[in-house]
Amino acid sequence: MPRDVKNHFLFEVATEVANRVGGIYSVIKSKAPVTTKEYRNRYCLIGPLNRKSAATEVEELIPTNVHLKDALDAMASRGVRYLYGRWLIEGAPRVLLFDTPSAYGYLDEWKADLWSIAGIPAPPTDTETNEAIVFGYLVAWFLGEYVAKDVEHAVIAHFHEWLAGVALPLCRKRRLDVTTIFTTHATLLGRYLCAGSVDFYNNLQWFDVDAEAGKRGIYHRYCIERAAAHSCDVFTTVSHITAYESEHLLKRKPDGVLPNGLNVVKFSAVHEFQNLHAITKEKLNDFVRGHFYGHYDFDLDNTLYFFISGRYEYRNKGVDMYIEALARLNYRLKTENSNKTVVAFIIMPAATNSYTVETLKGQAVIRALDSTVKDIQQLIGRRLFEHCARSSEHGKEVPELDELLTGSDRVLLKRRVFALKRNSLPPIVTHNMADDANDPILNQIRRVQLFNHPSDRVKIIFHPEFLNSNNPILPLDYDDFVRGCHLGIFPSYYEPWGYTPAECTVMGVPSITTNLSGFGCYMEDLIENSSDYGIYIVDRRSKGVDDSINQLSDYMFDFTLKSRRQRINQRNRTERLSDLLDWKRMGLEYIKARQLALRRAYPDSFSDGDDENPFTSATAHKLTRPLSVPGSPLDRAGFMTPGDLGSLQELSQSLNTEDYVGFKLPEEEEEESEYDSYPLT
Ligand code: G6P
Ligand code: 1S3
Repeated sequence: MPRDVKNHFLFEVATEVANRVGGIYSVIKSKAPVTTKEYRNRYCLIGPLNRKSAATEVEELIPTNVHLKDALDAMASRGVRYLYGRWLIEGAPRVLLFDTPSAYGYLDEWKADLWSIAGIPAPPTDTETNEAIVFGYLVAWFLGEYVAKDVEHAVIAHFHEWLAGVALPLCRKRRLDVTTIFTTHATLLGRYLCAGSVDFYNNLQWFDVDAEAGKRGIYHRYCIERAAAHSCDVFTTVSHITAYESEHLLKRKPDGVLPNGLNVVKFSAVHEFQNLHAITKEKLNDFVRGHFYGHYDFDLDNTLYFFISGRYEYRNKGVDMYIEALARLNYRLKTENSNKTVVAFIIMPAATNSYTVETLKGQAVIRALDSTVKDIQQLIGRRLFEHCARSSEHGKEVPELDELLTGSDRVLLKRRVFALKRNSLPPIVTHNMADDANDPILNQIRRVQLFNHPSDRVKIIFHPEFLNSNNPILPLDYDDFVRGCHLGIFPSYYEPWGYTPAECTVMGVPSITTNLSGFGCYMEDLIENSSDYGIYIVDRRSKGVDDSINQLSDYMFDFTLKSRRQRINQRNRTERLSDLLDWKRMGLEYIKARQLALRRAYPDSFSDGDDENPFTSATAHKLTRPLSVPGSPLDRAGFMTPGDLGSLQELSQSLNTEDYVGFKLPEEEEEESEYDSYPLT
């Protein structure tokens, strides 16, 4: 009996299931509502058990699926522990979390097996790889048990990133009757190479990948990643630029691109998000008054808040370019006598030893002033009331202001104002850095001399810790902070997708990104005149570094010229783009990938007389409920997302590299090797 492909079961495997580490957590968590809507009880996420986060994120359940229960019972009888339950997020998907330490007794046996079946070495000292191996063997074991018990339904296993990828060569080697998808969210080598000073994109095709991995001590990890990419039925990445990188570094061209979406929650009235901007900006204003006490001589009504945020990857996330462009912006605003002030935040976690005294003092003295003014305001109000209520003498009904402000009020106010005097400049960094002298961000700020001098039109605040609402100096959750800002700036060099500018977009905050980020390329492909929509894209491919920095600083400067009304209009346009990033739309690419996986594994189930392509036909072999597809600013009939152009359209033949949008070679260069003239710097 052939397996039922229509009512197939989906397992999604990642190390960040109910365990926040980085971007993959955002992907699977935000995607859960659409996936559970589509699959209902035929969907389960699998990950390693992290007891601390599972305790708050997962509610334990007894499995009701009899095959799943039998499979787990079989494993439990051999000592494997697990937690099965409901992930307490929107969509409430089922999760199966393996307690990897319960299987460490098998580690040596499994390492030997991995070497003998796939030639993958595993040094004893790399605990992260040991963990990946134990987890991978547990997942393959489980899948083997499951498909032996459920012989009725087809099973898709979708794996994210190399850490979850060890099971893929095992599934292939053991000929398990599952069809597999592997999505890589970055490549190991790409990340390592870009973090050094390598001209990465111009040399992609020339790297001796084994040697480069060996030099960096990651050869065994690289082997796992490459084995995963080659053993899956369908290989995918999150963007076209990472597809190009994967083709060269992992030596397999991805079958398709699965861009990352967001779970977009819209307000019923558009003006609500604008109101939120004004409310949260006021909190930023409070913080700025405190931070710059004694030097607070600029007009907050003419102040713009810029920010960069994310993991502290100085070069990969483009912090180097951000600071240099701010220095140029500062010079330009000064020379053009601009009335605007830019406060530029850097929110990137680094090793610190608590807040500086100066930072805490700033907020304390400004709060003291605020509360004194409020007290005096109340007293003045009472005195005014009393005076007006009692006075009947003509011409004296309303008192003079001097009569209301007493001598003691004046003394108190003076004391508060004197407390605002300071001899030093407002600090750049809010925390005591563990290694202040060698911190790359601080060193560059020193180099370009952005020291928050009164004459500077660009002020810098480096907050080396992620934000939250319990923060003693800037009590805002990250989302609220973003809403209060005017412009997010993410000039990344290595960014397979880039959630930060996408998050800005759905909150209606304009952002600057680059054409080396997956998100930037995606938006560039989809929208004409993207800067009108508040999506500015710096060219880091065809321009030299200096020109790219000038372009970035020009974008910033032009933004400072906008009037308030223009900013409000632009925010409205930005927010309208959020549909483009909604999983309701992005999820369509995942559907295509799964259909392709089923077709590759069970071609006979699809040989029903026509050769209609399931990715372009709504009726052919409809395996899942269709999701609504909202319109886009650019009418591109027939193309839903760049994934359509990317490659998930065919079944058997491989596509050309030209299918990667934005990577077409100029015709006159035909003679040269395929990527010789790829114009990146
Ligand atoms: C929102 C509010 C307006 C406010 C504006 C400030 O649009 O609805 O009331 O004036 O934000 O915008 P700005 O770009 O100056 O922060
Ligand atoms: C990766 O996380 P990162 O910040 O190390 O995966 C993310 C999710 O796909 C992606 O947005 C990001 O660009 C990648 O780099």
